[in-house]
Parts: sequence; structure tokens; C-alpha cells
Amino acid sequence: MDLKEQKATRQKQQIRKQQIVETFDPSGVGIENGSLFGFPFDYDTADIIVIGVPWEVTVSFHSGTSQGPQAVLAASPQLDFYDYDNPEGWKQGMYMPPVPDWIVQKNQKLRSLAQAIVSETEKGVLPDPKKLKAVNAGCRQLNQWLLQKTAQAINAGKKVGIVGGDHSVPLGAMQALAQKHPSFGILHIDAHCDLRDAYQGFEFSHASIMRNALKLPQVSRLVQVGIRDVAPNEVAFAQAEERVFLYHDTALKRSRYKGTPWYTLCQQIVADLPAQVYISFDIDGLDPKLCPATGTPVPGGLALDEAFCLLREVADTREIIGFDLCEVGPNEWDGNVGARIVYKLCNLMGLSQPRKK
Ligand SMILES: [Mn+2]
Repeated sequence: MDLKEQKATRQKQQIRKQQIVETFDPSGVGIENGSLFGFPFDYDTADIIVIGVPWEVTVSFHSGTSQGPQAVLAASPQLDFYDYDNPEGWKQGMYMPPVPDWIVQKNQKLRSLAQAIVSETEKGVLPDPKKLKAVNAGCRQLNQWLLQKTAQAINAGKKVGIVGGDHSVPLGAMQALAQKHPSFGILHIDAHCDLRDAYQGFEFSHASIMRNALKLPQVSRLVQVGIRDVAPNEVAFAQAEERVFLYHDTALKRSRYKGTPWYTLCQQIVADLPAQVYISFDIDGLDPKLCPATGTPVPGGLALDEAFCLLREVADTREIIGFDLCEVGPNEWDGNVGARIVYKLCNLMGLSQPRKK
């Protein structure tokens, strides 16, 4: 397609989008048509592409987060669409494309290989290097796929959100954003630091996502919030790496008990972030009553409104360039909370404005 044809196609898509916006009733009953939030948008007419990635090859505790995208999708039509922060937000159009079969199959196959490796390691046996190689290669293939899908959407003028899967999933999206943005920060909400180096021999473990993200020179800051289940060597790494700002859940709680309002703490946290921000949201950063079926629940953590208060502060003062929500467990309640987080992140991303450095 040459430029002129591209422009004509884009114009037709815009007209079609406008028609959808004019005819859809956001106050109507939720439509269970299999699409995200029951919205009638498709890939071409949505401004935000929410890519579901049902992947949990390297999961160490509870399994099930590969069903996270489905749990979010299934719960999503139950929401009411007036968003306090961005009442017109739904008009951006959000769409979740179907998942390719090879990802579902590869996840199952590699997950059993990875489990065999983990149980060998636990027995003190050195894992079979061939199995380890297969797992690492499969994860690399998934990263490559997501990089490509994210780049494709960005190049079509869209914004992207990712729904995992375990927390190893969003690396490809971060890589795609790094191709477009010379410098950006990551706001990381999680009970865990995910700063381990090749956890259990897996290069792309859920426990290593932020260590892998920091390998991108474009990531200028990593600001971690809600952390409360962390290894001593991760804290040492965070202290030694000047790009990392670690907000322990305990320290944040203590400040609050001593009288500092949460909003003031949110302002302090956001002050550590540069103009462009990617949000990486592990649902286990929240109080586990909001995500009981997540892979590695930890007592403590944030209330949903506290997380939204922090995210709102980011949207008001920074540009949100993308997001992921990971580790959503396979039950209705986790999916319900997850769908609300995805909707809020889409609306805040739409609200946030491009910023100068
Ligand atoms: Mn976590």
C-alpha cells in the first residue's frame, strides 16, 4: 500500500469508528458477544489494542494465570462504562484480538517441560540442558511475537495494553516501545521485585522480568511499588542499580501510619518517573483479597483505589505510553478486578498527554 492508499484506508476506518461511537449505547446492558467490554470495535476501529497473552511457562507456585486474559475478557461486559477520570474514555475503542493457537499449544508443551526442570532442580539434580534450551527458545519466540504485534499496532497509530499470563509476558511489548521511545520509565506495581537473574535457569522467568527490562538502555527508571516478598540479593541489586527506585510496602505503610497521606506518597513516587511512563501492573501488588487466584499471593499490598490514585497521578503529570496487567488468576472475581484495572488503564492512558522531557 502506498501512502495515499494508507491515508484513504485510515479515513474509511475513522468514519466507521465514528459510526460505531454514534450508535453504541454505553448505558445499555452488557453485551456478551465475546469482545472486550462487549464493545463493537474491531482492530481497525479501536485506538487501543489489548493483547491477551495466555502464557505461564515459568510459573513457580499456583498455575492458572495463562487463563488470565480469558478471565478478564469474560468479566469485562459486566462493567458500567462511566469512568470517573475519563467519562468519554470508551469512545477511544478497545479491542482484544484472538489468541493464535500456537501460543496456547506452546504454553502447554513448554510448561510441562519447565515443571520437569523445576522438580529436577528441587531434587538437587542438574536440569537437562536440552529441556532448558527448549524452554528458553520458546520464551524468546513469544517475546519476538509480542514485539512484532506491539510494533504493528504502534505503527498503525494505536496504543497497546498487554494482559498476561505470568509476568514474563510483557518483555516483547517493552522492547517494541523501546524502538519508538529513546527513553522511558517503568512504574511497576507488584508484591515482588522480579529482579532475579535467570530464576531456576529460565532466562525469561516471571521473576526476572524487571531484570530483563533493565537490559534495555531506553529504560531510564524503574519505580517499584508494593514490594513485600523479596530476596536479599534483589534488594542489593536494586540498591546498586541507580535506575531502580524501590518502595517497600512496609515503608509506605509506615509513612501512612505516621500520618503522611497516600496522595502525598503518590506524588513522591511519581516524582521519580520521567516524562514517558510504561505501567507494569502485577495484580498481586494488590491486597490478595482482590486477587485470591493469582500465582503467588502475598498478604498486605494496595487497595484498588490506592493503586488508581497512584495511576491517576501518573496520568495527570506524565504520558502513559503502554501498560500490562499480569498474573490475573482464573476465577470470576480475579477476572472482575482485572477487567476494572484494564478499563482504568485504558482510560488513563487516553487521558494522559504527550510530554516534553
Ligand atoms: Mn508478583
